[in-house]
Amino acid sequence: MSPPQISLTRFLIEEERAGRIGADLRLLIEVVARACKTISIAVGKGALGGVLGDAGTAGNASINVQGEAQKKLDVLSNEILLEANAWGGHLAGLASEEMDHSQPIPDVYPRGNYLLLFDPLDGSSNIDVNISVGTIFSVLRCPEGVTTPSDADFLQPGTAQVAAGYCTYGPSTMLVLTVGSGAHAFTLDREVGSFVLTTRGMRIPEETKEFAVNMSNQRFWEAPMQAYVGDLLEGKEGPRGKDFNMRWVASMVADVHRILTRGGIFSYPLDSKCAPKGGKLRLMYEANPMSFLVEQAGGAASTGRQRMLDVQPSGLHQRVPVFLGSKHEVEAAVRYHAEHDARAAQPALA
Ligand code: AHM
Ligand code: MG
Repeated sequence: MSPPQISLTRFLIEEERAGRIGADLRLLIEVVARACKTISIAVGKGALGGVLGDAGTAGNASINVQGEAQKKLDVLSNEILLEANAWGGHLAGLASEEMDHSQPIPDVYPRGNYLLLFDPLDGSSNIDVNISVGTIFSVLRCPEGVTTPSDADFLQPGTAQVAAGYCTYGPSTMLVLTVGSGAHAFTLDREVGSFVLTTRGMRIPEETKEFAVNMSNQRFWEAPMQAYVGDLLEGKEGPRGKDFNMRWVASMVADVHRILTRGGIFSYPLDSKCAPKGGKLRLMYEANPMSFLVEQAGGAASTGRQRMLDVQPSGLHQRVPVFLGSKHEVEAAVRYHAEHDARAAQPALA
């Protein structure tokens, strides 16, 4: 007889019994997972659901705090997550890519001990072309004594996360989760409506021959990134001594899911276009939750100059350069930055 399937509910109850999470965190994760199922249904309807295209009216696009035009599904996914998480009593406040500021839980509901941050629909430029998109989330503790959290209460480094995960809406819908004891993947059984554990303890191979980057930005990169990718492209004949393959979905969730599954390095480095903002991807609800998952799977995550999870955030929507994935490859990318910076710091020879 095949072993019984382990649902997300059972997995979380077992984590609670093992003393790794409390009942309130378990229920919080269940609520997020339920919201993701609702988003999955909306994404899956595509054109039939009337959910494709931009939010707002023609000639008057809806723009979020990032200055980006919102898609209808960005707005809908944000509303689904807000509504699902408002009343459960586990959260003190929420913050989202789609909202200028964090929101405390409304006074009519009890407030709990956690803060939730999310990117409701990551990779939204891919919605209208039927390519995988996803939801990313991060859970922090509400600081002691705070009952009405403000933006400042969310500004905790990635090491303070108590849970993180993403849901990918692809050929199958999958939830990948960590509560600090490994990264685990669940696949949605659409008939039953339940997430089923399909990989316990994901492991990212330490070595890789695959990189993910938007190569069209090459001429805007910093010198160490130019040097690093230049050497990857030289393949067997170059200093790295092996041929590399390249993949770029342009949905971080899909790219990171591939890396958690078969290894690789994902990077969205600093470039001269995004430098004034500090990078392209957001620290609090993109880089940090993904870095927590990747480290839990034996990989590494860095800004190129600092471990990602150690970055002390200065703003809710702060952006950072991102390198994450197979440990030795992330270390190689970091080495190019360190060597470049050390050379730049040397006094010029007369
Ligand atoms: P979004 O959260 O507005 O969708 O933007 C983030 C996305 C990531 O999913 C992806 O890695 C990156 O932006 C793609 O950027 P580009 O289109 O510059 O390649
Ligand atoms: Mg995003």
